[in-house]
Amino acid sequence: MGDTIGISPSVSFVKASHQVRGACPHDCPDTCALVTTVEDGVAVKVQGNPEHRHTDAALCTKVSRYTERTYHPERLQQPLRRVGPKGAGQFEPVSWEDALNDIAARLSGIAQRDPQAIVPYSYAGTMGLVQGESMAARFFNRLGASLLDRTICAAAGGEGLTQTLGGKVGMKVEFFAEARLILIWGSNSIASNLHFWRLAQQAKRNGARLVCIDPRRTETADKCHEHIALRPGTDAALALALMHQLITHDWLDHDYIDRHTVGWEALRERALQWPPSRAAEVCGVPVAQIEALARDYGTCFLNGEPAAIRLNYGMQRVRGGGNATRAIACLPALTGAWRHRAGGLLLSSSGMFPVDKAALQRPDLLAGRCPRTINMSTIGDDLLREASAAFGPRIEALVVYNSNPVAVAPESGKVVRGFAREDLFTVVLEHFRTDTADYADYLLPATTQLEHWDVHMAYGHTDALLNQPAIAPVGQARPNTQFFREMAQRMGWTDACFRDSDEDLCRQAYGDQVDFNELLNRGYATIAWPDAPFAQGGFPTPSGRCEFFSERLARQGQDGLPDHVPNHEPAGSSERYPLAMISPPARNFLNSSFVNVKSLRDIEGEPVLEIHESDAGPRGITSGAVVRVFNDRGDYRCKAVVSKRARPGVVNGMGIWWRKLGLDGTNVNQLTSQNLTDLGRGPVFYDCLVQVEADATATAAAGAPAA
Ligand SMILES: Nc1nc2c(c(=O)[nH]1)N[C@H]1C(S)=C(S)[C@@H](COP(=O)(O)OP(=O)(O)OC[C@H]3O[C@@H](n4cnc5c(=O)[nH]c(N)nc54)[C@H](O)[C@@H]3O)O[C@H]1N2
Ligand SMILES: Nc1nc2c(c(=O)[nH]1)N[C@H]1C(S)=C(S)[C@@H](COP(=O)(O)OP(=O)(O)OC[C@H]3O[C@@H](n4cnc5c(=O)[nH]c(N)nc54)[C@H](O)[C@@H]3O)O[C@H]1N2
Ligand SMILES: [Mo]
Repeated sequence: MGDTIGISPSVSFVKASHQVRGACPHDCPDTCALVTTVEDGVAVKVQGNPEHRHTDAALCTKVSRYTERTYHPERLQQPLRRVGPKGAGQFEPVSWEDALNDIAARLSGIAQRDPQAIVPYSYAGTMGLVQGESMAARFFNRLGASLLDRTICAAAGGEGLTQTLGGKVGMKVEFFAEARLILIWGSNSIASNLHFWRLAQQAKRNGARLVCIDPRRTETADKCHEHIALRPGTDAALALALMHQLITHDWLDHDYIDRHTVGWEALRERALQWPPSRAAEVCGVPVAQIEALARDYGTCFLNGEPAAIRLNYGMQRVRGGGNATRAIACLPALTGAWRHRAGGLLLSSSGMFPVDKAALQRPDLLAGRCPRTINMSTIGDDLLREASAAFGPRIEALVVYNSNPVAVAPESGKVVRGFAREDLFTVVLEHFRTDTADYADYLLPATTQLEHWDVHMAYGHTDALLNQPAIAPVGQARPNTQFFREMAQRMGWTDACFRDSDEDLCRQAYGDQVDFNELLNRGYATIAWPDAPFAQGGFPTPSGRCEFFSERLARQGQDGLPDHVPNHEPAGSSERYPLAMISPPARNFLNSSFVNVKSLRDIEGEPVLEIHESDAGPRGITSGAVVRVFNDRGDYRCKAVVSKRARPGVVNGMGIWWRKLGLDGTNVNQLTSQNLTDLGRGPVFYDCLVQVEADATATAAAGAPAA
């Protein structure tokens, strides 16, 4: 690694081939440290940084193909202006200058009436703190635009965890390797958290028992000792039954409960209402399996052995996702598992990073204004809403960056209708012509991670990372930050903060909490966090204890205790739509990113619906047949795979394909609803009832003689 250098004019010409340290920008817990090899200004290889222990020189298939994505023939290279009807994807080239001038004029006009009619729409296309919400947030704050509640992924779990533990905090991921029992709960680690899976494998080799709790028989479930295939949205019932068993067998750490928790008596009473037989009925799993899991978990502590829970967001995309997270987060405090550094729970580590959000986003630029908040998970409904006293002005302009809402937001039928409004002015900053890009009035080329500066935190480990640009922007692509700087200038704003460079922003993200030279020299820096953070309590809650009972929730009129909150659309509650559908991510895509990278799409093949033979047989469905999946919200057609990966009564619509690559131009989100979770106002992608039938038209067409 002797010739690894940061890009800078003084050294970049020294060698025709050099390496640049960076960070993977994608929305994944692993946030890998990258090393990009550049030859004559061209990135030829992207690898994992062998010096970074969490990356351990290994990248997932997706990101090891990063140059294919960066130099993709369909990469957007110049600004485009719409010429055809909305959604048709017909554009003409335009100069940056003309595009920026016109966009500034359009937004100014709207802002003069009411800046809240302008809505930013962004998520985690890049997790970078700089290309995410830094200059963009400054721009929208100064403008007084609507605020965006970024709920689409983690809101329910985040809120549940915060109510119980006090924040997105927990175990250090590296210590999972020392655990004796690991519950992998609501996560397909092999697909979505690969570097954690390596630690789980290490633990397994040392004799640990691995249990996977997931309605789908994933590749991770295949490799665990036990798979508990519960119905979607029943995790709280399972957790409460585990508590019931811990209590009735006295597998409890009374000292820990006394010193470091609140609400024990009330929780005890609640949990005693959940004998395993009741939970078994709700979850659709054998009583004996619940009892055995409780015994494994409860007796680990008695034997002085650490038990760890790797919770992930897959279990909170249902109505009761917040409560389920709360219930599960109570478990390690009951058994005192937190006493050991390899015991406890990890959902997200993001709360352990001392990011100076105010410095990056400058909420002070709101100057006392308090704009309305739009929930990104109900963008379909909100784009179709008229002005009203409760809602405020009709949405007149959307600025989309780092997100592909037409593909990823729920109930896409309505999202598409909203984006198709002729009177909506839409600007999209993108790498590719995504489903959302097709609806843009202006489609502007953005730089990728290989082309811009950024600084990162992680939600699956505790290292901060720096990304230095390895190559010059491809074509006329510009960083998101540059777009917002230029817009601020055209608005006539002279505030100094709009002149900060991307490198300035990188430095501001952690202020003096992280040594920037270390980031420059090594590419990463470890955040200080105790090995066993809650061994002596000290939770960042108002009480300083693990809050079984949340006074804050009770004051809001909510249940202060965690409970099982049934799905909006519980399995078995509808005769017309008897099947529950979940739509977990495909291993070779990252949400809807990478779907257009051919080598990865070839591995995934085509959009499929996994269905158990007991549901397929009576419907006359065989593997490879085209099926129609439908409910009152819409219709989606794809190929069926009759598979043991699906449990009876639950179908798995593997996501998240670009609509335009689907059989009839839709994807699974045509079926999902805009209902929200109990806590955090999050989406309920996995709380969705459907019916499935063999598609007669497709069968007829397939059987017809060639014309
Ligand atoms: N390869 C790949 N990696 C990814 C992603 C990707 O799309 N592809 N997405 C990234 C993103 S955005 C995120 S948020 C993270 C987190 O990742 P998650 O969203 O947690 O995704 P998965 O790990 O696939 O976990 C989802 C799992 O939850 C299961 N599940 C569905 N409903 C329930 C339920 O009610 N209860 C339980 N117990 N399980 C349920 C699904 O079957 C699936 O196996 O992963 C990231 N990593
Ligand atoms: N049915 C169903 N729907 C889901 C989910 C599910 O499991 N099932 N998962 C949900 C989850 S967990 C999440 S997090 C969301 C994800 O939703 P999104 O955050 O929208 O994620 P992506 O679909 O990956 O789209 C990100 C887009 O950002 C672009 N991008 C990347 N980097 C940059 C950059 O530097 N600048 C600009 N301008 N653009 C960039 C990429 O090209 C990509 O098109 O989807 C949700 N939707
Ligand atoms: Mo996510």
